Amino acid sequence: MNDPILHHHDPSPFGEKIRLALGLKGLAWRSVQVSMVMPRPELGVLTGGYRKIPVLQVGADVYCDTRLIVRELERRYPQPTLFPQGSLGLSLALTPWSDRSFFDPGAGLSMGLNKAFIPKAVIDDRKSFFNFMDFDALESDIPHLYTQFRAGLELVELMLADGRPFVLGSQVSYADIDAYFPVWMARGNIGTAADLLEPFKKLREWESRMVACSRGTRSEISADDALALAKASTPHVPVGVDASDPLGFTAGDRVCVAPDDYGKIPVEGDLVTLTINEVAVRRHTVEAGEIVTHFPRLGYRITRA
Ligand SMILES: N[C@@H](CCC(=O)N[C@@H](CS)C(=O)NCC(=O)O)C(=O)O
Repeated sequence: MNDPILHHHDPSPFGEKIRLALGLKGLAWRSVQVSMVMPRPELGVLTGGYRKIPVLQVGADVYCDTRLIVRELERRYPQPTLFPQGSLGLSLALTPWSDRSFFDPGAGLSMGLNKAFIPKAVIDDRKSFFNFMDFDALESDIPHLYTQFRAGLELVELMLADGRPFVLGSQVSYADIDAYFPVWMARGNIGTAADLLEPFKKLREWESRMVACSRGTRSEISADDALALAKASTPHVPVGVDASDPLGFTAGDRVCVAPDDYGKIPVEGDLVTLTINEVAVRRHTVEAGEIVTHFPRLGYRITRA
């Protein structure tokens, strides 16, 4: 009943991050496959409108964004750790590099090289979503995108240059997941991936180790079942609102929370948690009762509703 539920779709690279994190922790988890494009009405009930995936649900608590999801997984299931040798700060500090500098040109190549085969509904949906991509220039930009993605691949090769099996040394960690998920996307979506990865021998050996890692024990459930589980649950007691927070909010304030980069759809609710690294709002829903939706602070803007 309390197994974590991941709302994702299988081709999602950010979803692969969390599938790997669940696997490294050896967890059993439920999977809800969401549509590749909007609308996603059931997920909208749980998130309040946040439109990125993946989203992690535990009962009536809903965690948005991989940056918060991994911390919550670590808090709930500390062993085995995703952050050996005190690497939590380092691994999370690596995410702006892998989520944007490394991932974005790979995503551009995935779209640009495959544009003719991608259903129009997906292209139209992503045009309004990926504001960092110029869809009209994608094909002419392909050579440049190759240069940017290869530069990211070289950084991974350098991370492994001394022959270490994993980014931090002998033990697999979240730093590997950071570095791996754009490579995973390239293998799945970029037809020229074999040529692209060929010069990076250490990376390819490490990639085989990452491919072999567990993705946990997964069972599929429907979106309606996930809603029913939320309805049968009560959100955890919130952490509370930090009185010294620079934004000056108090518990119960009506606020909107939105990503500050792309997919900037605000989620409105009553503020229940505000800490240095997390914000959460309580929302009352007809379909699933009371839900608390959680976001990281980094990369999110909170405004008074
Ligand atoms: N900062 C977010 C980024 C998530 C993200 O961009 N996810 C992409 C796919 S992997 C997405 O939602 N794409 C649009 C979609 O699938 O609707 C996170 O770390 O979770």
